[in-house]
Amino acid sequence: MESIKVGMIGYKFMGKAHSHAYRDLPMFFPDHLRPEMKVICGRNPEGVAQAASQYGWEEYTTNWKDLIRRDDIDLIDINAPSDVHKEITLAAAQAGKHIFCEKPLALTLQDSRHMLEAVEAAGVKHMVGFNYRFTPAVLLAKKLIAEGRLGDIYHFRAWFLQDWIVAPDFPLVWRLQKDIAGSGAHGDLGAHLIDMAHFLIGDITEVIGMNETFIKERPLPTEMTGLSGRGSNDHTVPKGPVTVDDATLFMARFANGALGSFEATRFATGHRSTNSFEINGSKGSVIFDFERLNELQVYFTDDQDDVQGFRRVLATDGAHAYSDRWWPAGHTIGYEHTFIHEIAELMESLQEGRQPVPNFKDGVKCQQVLEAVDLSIAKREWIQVSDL
Ligand code: SOE
Repeated sequence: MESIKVGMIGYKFMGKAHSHAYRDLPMFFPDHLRPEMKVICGRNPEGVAQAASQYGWEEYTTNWKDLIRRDDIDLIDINAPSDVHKEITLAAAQAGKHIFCEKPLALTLQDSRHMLEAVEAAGVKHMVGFNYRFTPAVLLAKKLIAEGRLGDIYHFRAWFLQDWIVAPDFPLVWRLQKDIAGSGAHGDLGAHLIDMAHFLIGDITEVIGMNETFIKERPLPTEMTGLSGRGSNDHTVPKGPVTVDDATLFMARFANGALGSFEATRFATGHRSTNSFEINGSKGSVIFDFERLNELQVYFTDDQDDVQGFRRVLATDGAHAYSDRWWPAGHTIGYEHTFIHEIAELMESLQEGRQPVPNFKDGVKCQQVLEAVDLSIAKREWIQVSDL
């Protein structure tokens, strides 16, 4: 097996990020299975045709069911809105295709479990798109923890802050509609933080949260894409209810005894996309900020007194993950590289015949915490994650 024939469903923000990764992979990971960009699928014929020629896909279609039926497709990449993840996954698994699905895996925990059962029954490989795991500086944090260099972990605090919907006349795009998106900042941004916590610290055992929808109604969109949307200047345009959270915060306990705090919001004015965490252990701490993704701030308690303090480590040289694939030491990488690394893991796992990581089990685990937090908010009490 030298190549994998890919069919992609969705062509907007994530469609572009994934397409770019498939295109770049053979240049920087020539020893990996080569993804063949066969067919891209989307609802709008002009939009998907344009995406196919711009991103470099051989063909396009507006019918995802036809795409899944094709014998010349090995892998289905799902980056369409969350409400269609389940239906497409079930059909693709039944057709024996491997599946790469964007996060959050599903609208509900129950749906995500159903999806996991389907891919396991079909015996196909499955991956979920938690791309931030693949940042070299995050992998350095993981290594420091695994090697015990931060000691016992006491705290994980994480925040994902955006401000793109602060304007009250920003239209009611699909990401603000529960039946399409599942939830708001919680599932979109909080999901990344939860996965990061699982990846770095381990299982979350109990949670308690709070949330708010600051703007309850918004003008119906005249046009919408993944992130943006266009309203009308006409103030008589009808409004509809916002059915998701604008912000969700929660506290958590981890199985290893650490305490966690999480904040996901789309109302942090001035923060376009601040995705950060800090971890404190008995022997040291790390701080990560995705806006400076090449760096990890590192502190060790056993540094000599006169040089105690956080140091800035640039995770771009031989000691760091993926550095051999890119540029000479100190030459930085960006957001798009996290997706290339993610696709590299997917191709490597298919070549080796193993499940990629993170996979649908990680997607379900994340969904379980998302739902536990929602339940804690509804009941105004601590919830044991394992009860769900
Ligand atoms: C939009 O809020 C978004 O693009 C998310 O959907 C992504 O998952 C996150 O990486 C950045 O913000």
